[in-house]
Amino acid sequence: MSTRVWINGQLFDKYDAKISVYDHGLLYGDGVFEGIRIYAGKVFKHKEHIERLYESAKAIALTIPLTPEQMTTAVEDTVAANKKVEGYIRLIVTRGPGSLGLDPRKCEPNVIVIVDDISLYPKELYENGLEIITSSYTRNHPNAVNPRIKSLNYLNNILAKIEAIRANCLEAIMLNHKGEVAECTGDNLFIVKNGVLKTPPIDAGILEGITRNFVIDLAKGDGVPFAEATLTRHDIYVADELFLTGTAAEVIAVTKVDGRVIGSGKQGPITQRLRERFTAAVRQ
Ligand code: PXG
Repeated sequence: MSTRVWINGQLFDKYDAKISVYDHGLLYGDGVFEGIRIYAGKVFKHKEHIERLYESAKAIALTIPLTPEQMTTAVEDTVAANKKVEGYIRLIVTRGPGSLGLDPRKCEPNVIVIVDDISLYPKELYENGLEIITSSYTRNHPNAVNPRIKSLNYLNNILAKIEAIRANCLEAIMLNHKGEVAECTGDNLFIVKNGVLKTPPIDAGILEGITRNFVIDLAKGDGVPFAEATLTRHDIYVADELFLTGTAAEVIAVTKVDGRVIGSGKQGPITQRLRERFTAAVRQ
């Protein structure tokens, strides 16, 4: 069975799932999205993703032509239509087709739900850890497109990703305008130092990752001391453990940054425990 894509209330075969070239999502990156996992037939953190989508839309003055309840149903229906038990949902709301100009007033939003598979990092990287770099691209200033908004404008992060790939790495740390650690191009970042788990606060200019929040809850439940803290590159280099969290990456250790070995050079014990907790919890 071929993949079915939901567009504005109708299901299409993926090859017939099309929108206008006048859509401001394409012309200007004007829109918002979510990336969501399906684990064991259940939409993971569905409510949280829907809430963040509506907050992103509100922040860019985009009115979604569905209630959150209708959107939730659209996602469930598309998952069912694709008979997906494990997979990935891409929820997109574009500003919609309009005239060739920035003015969004003539646009009618498009709502799209794609249910498909997600490509993971190779399995051995989950055992051995990733090597990453610090990008020369600064994460968006919060007074520009705020990183809290999951917008269709990912070019800044894509440039950092390209920089990482050129350096033979799969991810890059982005610093904020103050030179503090913000996050990676598609993941949040945590360190462990002297037994304390730390991650940058939201006002470092990051996306408030749903996986980030879940991992914080798991750590607290496990009695791991935790603090939101401003981190610099120095804190990264001298960390005992470093790992990333995200819908795509889940929880993955980082063992090298800018050529420096982090901690023991292997996935650390707290990372390993949180990863095990995470893997068990998402299927409950
Ligand atoms: N920061 C940024 C900039 C992101 O894009 C995260 C953090 C982690 O957030 P969540 O809520 O997922 O824990 C993201 C999420 C992809 C892909 O296709 C990227 C993300 C999520 C899903 C898929 O590369 N980024």
